[in-house]
Amino acid sequence: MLSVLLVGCLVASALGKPLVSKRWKDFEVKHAWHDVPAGWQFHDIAPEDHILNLRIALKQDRFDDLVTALYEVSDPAHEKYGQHLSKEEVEALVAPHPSSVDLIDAWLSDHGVDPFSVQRLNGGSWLNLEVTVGQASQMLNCSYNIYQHTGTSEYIIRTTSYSLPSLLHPHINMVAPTTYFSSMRSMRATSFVQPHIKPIEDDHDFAASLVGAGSLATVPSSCATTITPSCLRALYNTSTYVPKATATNKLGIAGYLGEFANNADLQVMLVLDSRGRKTHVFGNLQTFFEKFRTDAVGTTFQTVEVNGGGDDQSDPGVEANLDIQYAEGMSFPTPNIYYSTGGSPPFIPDDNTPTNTNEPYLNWLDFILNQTVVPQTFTTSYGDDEQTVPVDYATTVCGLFAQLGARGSSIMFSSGDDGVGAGDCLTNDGTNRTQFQPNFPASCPFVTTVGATTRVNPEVGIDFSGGGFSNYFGQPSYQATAVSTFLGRLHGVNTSLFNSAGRAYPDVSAQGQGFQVVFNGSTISVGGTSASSPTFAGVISLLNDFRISQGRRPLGFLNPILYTAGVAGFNDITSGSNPGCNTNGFSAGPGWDPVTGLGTPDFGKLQALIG
Ligand SMILES: *[C@@H]1O[C@H](CO)[C@@H](O)[C@H](O)[C@H]1NC(C)=O
Ligand SMILES: *[C@@H]1O[C@H](CO)[C@@H](O)[C@H](O)[C@H]1NC(C)=O
Ligand SMILES: *[C@@H]1O[C@H](CO)[C@@H](O)[C@H](O)[C@H]1NC(C)=O
Ligand SMILES: *[C@@H]1O[C@H](CO)[C@@H](O)[C@H](O)[C@H]1NC(C)=O
Ligand SMILES: *[C@@H]1O[C@H](CO)[C@@H](O)[C@H](O)[C@H]1NC(C)=O
Ligand SMILES: CC(=O)N[C@H]1CO[C@H](CO)[C@@H](O)[C@@H]1O
Repeated sequence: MLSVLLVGCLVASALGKPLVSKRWKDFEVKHAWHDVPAGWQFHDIAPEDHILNLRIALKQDRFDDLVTALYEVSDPAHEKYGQHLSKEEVEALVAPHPSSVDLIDAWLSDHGVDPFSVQRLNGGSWLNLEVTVGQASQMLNCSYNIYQHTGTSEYIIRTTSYSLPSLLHPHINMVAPTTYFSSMRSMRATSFVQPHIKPIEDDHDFAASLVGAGSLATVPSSCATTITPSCLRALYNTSTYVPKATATNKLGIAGYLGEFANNADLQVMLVLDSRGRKTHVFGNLQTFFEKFRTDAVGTTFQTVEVNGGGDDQSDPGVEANLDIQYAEGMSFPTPNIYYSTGGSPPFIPDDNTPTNTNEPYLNWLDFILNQTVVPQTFTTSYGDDEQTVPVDYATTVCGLFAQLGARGSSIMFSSGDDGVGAGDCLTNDGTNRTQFQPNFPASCPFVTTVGATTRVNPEVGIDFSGGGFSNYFGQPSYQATAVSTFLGRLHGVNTSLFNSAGRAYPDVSAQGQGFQVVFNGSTISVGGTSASSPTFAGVISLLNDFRISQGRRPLGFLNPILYTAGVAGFNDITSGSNPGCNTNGFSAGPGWDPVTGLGTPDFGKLQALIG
């Protein structure tokens, strides 16, 4: 293998190619970890000739204008409210400056990469190219190694730090894969099975009481322990609404099935249809409808495979079933699209196949931003501790959500299931301080983050509901008043443990415990903010349906309107707390709080206020 590389170098010099010029050797660190990220251990040095799919995110020349445009089209008081941007308009705003392109092409050429072989996406702001580990190490002055995850045993190729020539720092936002140690399987799904909550077989009597005008006055006490679509439709006041804009309105669910790869019961779980596609989730969905939403029996959803998503290594698992069953259960008959985002087959360290380019959000975002028409509503139930995501990576990905918002999509993320943080909450910057641990992408200011409640009459914040303040993103103005009122009430308790000037979340909440999910043919109880996000997204999808059916534009990026005109459309949740990091965490109270946000939705009221 090494000989191939040597021959390559000899050929290059024989052709008189200049050696890498001096200006590319003046390195400045772009991102570095203090230690190998927790959960990963060094396995071996990466083979020099291993092929990496390198992604380079270029500085977007007019990104500030994109953010301005996003806020204009999302602010109901602005004359441009609802005038969402087209794919071309967004791409024009995120395109790199021509001088950035020229400089980076020169750098690539000097490292033996033909600029014409580079794939350019997203208005030219993303470069995808194939290089060897040897080339990448020289370009980024770094050492790529193979690391193994201590829990899942999978391998990835990453580096603990990378640099760029000083000249390029103003022109490049991020390079991947470098220091983000994540993969489909290590990235956390925010759901868990709750075996102590006894599942129910069906709720047909209750469901029948929801039909017709006036419907249900009080939500039955059974909904305090077991949640079904009927509970949620009664609680959130959607049960009498009939969607009309089903020809255009769509609800998208971003899934990362690879997380569940290699389960022992793969053979049992996997049912392939005549075209060799998985129908496992589908089968469960029909059983779910028969038990809990009989009017939807026979409804299917579209599966879109992104980057080879639903490949044969995947087991859809509980998360996918929860997401699709409750997104459909709330939004029926709105068409749902399940994005099954895959990576490549498992990476085997001693086999030099070009694999393991697992960059799940990036793959999904590449794909979705390349569509001319995007769903009006999205829900995603995955996240990582913010401090484990390199700041350049998080900022770049958050900027991609801003693009999707400017296009007119409402984007929901679960807030995480660890309250203010799990375990001892030590920082990974070498100082080992205790700090609350925010979640990403929950902490991105351009998404709507959903926390969790439980019980009925009244609902209360649930102890695992992820909430807090970003250490990466500053406080957006849309939440300034709500958050300062909360901080005033806090009287400085433990403010040294979080960044009170950061983007605060969750924005909103919804039920998150005892969800009845059909998995592998039987009903089980599932909890987590993973349940809350599709539920809230279902309500938003109905609001988008209403707006579209009235000839108006969909809501798009929600937060500016939710924190203003929308406030009165929420059930304020005033009790409950989210302990963690050996503290009591935050407490819910009147108004916005970092346990339940603005509260849970009342569809009827929201329809009147912002519909
Ligand atoms: C983007 O969309 C175009 C047109 O549909 C397609 O030809 C191209 O392959 C897509 N690129 C990616 C990276 O998905
Ligand atoms: C921080 O914690 C790590 C891992 O537990 C340990 O190796 C390191 O020595 C600690 N550093 C300090 C400054 O206490
Ligand atoms: C799924 O069901 C089959 C048949 O009932 C059973 O053998 C298998 O253990 C189940 N798998 C899981 C993950 O519950
Ligand atoms: C504040 O933090 C300390 C630990 O640093 C903890 O013992 C205490 O309970 C916290 N207070 C509250 C109200 O959570
Ligand atoms: C539910 O929606 C209706 C309008 O559809 C509204 O009149 C009512 O106030 C809402 N809330 C409750 C709790 O009924
Ligand atoms: C990891 C790595 O390649 N480090 C190199 C970075 O650049 C300096 C100076 O050019 C070298 O001395 C290091 O070995």
